[in-house]
Amino acid sequence: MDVSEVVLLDFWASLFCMRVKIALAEKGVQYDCKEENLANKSQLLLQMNPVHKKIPVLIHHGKPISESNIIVQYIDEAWQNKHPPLLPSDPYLKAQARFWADFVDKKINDGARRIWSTKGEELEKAKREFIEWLNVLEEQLGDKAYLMGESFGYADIAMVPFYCWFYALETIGKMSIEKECPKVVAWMKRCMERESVSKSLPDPHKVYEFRLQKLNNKTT
Ligand code: GS8
Repeated sequence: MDVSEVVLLDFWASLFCMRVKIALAEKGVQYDCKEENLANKSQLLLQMNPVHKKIPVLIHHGKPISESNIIVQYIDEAWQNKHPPLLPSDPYLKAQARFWADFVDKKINDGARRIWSTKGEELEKAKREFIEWLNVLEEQLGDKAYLMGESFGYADIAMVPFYCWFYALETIGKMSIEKECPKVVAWMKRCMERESVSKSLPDPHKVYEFRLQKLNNKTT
């Protein structure tokens, strides 16, 4: 396959881009990765995602697809002959997998962002709520290996990029996620055993440095 058939407009620290990289790796799709400077977006990005002007964008045969979870669903369908399927085929289970990916976007993402954008009492509240939402995931996980059962898929892909943020969240929030939510951390580590995941996530220390820089820039 010609690599230029599939292009990813990327930013290394973006969780949303990591989802796309994991899905492409699961399907064994070769692609060309173009790193964006979000402070000075390329013409290509503005042209390919004129509505949100955000990464990730997957360009397949010149046609753009935006929004990470939508891109992952697209990858699953466009390369459906390549195993493994990322979404269950049963309509009910498929709806459940989408529900949990949406939950991650609404609750986990929001909770994590509040941890590094607040201070004092607000930060304490954000930490408590973040742990509560992770506990909800623990309940859903139960004794299963992955969120939807015994195979890795769409809902896990939505969540696992947050794992490389855990170190920054724990350091900035002065907390231990592993102590509060051991099952979530064991699940994240299980996902990390897959090459598709470990190769798509950056070093947590690098993510922490990046976060600190952003926080410092905000206050100066
Ligand atoms: C979010 C993408 C996003 O926020 C998705 O793909 O799932 N719901 C979308 N992208 C950010 C970088 S990651 O924090 C982005 O492109 N920001 C640029 C901007 O807001 O100008």
